[in-house]
Amino acid sequence: MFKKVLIANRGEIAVRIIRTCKELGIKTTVIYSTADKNSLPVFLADESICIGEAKPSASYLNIPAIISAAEISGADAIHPGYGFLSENPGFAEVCRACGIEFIGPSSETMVVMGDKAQARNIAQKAGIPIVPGSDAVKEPKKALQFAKEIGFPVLVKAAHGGGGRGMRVIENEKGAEELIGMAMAEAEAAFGNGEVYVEKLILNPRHIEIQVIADKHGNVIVLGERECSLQRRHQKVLEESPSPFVDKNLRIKLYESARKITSFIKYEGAGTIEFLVDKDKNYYFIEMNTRIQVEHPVTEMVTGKDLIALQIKSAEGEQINISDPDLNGHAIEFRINVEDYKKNFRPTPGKIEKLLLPGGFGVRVDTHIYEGYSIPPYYDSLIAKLIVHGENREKAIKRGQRALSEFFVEGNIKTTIPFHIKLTEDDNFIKGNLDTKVLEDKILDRIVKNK
Ligand code: MV4
Repeated sequence: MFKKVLIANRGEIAVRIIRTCKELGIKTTVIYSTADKNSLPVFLADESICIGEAKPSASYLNIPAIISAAEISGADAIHPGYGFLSENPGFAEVCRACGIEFIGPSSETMVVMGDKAQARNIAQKAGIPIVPGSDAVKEPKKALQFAKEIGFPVLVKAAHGGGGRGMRVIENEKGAEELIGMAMAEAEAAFGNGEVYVEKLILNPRHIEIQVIADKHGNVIVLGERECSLQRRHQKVLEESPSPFVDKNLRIKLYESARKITSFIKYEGAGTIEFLVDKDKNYYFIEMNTRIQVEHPVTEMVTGKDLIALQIKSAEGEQINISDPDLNGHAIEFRINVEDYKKNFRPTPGKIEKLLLPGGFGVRVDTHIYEGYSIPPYYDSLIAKLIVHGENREKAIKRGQRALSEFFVEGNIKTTIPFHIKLTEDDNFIKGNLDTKVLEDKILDRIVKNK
């Protein structure tokens, strides 16, 4: 059993982790930057240690400072949350070398899954479907050769990218080599590695991901899917579970594939296997995320399982011998950002002058904001996650509308709450037409331009 956990993160996820630790009787230490001195995690944790200046490289990415804080506090384990160091194999390795349990998979697993081309190979070896495509390549000429073999249109993806950043559609052979060269230069600049791989472009796919948790004894539990197709510039806007598009038959296949790859790599901890699903319900592995994700609460709402508690149990080396939970009802998460959706979703950090949070039956708010809190400009713009649960999708949407209507945030800031209200009234959304193109092409345009 852990006695003390250090939380190497900030914001709502730091609050989320502190809450579960308290319920488990585990003491918490949170690290923070000078910009987060007055933050809710600092207030709620048993101990807090300021480790550096506001910029992430000086604080939330500062490995020596974080390890020193863990040593000083006597923490048994570090929870990295999401983002920051959560998928950094070097950090997991340093934790291990210092005798501190990293709450997540091994650094070796993170290395493999951090290389998206290698992950495709592993998936194929595990016997699960992948998008027709290539290995990682270093020369544009080689990538073009693969593209011709696969057949246009193709998508060039950064091997060390992920989450869709640094992708480029190549429609045909004309000018392809130059375009691929540009994609490689962008990948080099963004991820410090210019390797790319080529995939057949799947038209209007859905992004459906499977949540798993594995212990150190080979038990793998599958906790349903999340529908994450509504994205804007590769940022998820809202997520749901179950997916309105996944039927019994597809769910069985997705579960089986997720279990196969998780077992194959002897994964430990919470993980997410991302799939693309086309209109004919063919599905393809694209990536595995080796962290807890922003959208994990929708899974918690339909399974009744505390994923942070399961992560801790796994890291402690306990057996997780439960069967796959049934999915009960329907959950939707609305990401509330401080952004002006009418001005191209420009971030609007500032002070929260007045705040009224929604509540009541089937409503959950994961947030770190409070009245009088100033949102620092140095980090992401997520200020709250509104998660609603209902007996079915229709009732969950109605509950979402009710909860959004009583969510008031005032100050010299704008939030995406009005955007979400309009989204829940959109015909495409209500019908569950959630393929990739829908948000960017149809819904966004109508909401932003008020058409
Ligand atoms: C794709 C794709 C089409 N074909 N791969 C990858 C990461 C994910 N966040 C988006 N990714 C995509 N990969 C192939 N071979 C289209 C997307 C994609 C997408 C997929 C589902 C739902 C929304 C999307 C938004 C942009 C891109």
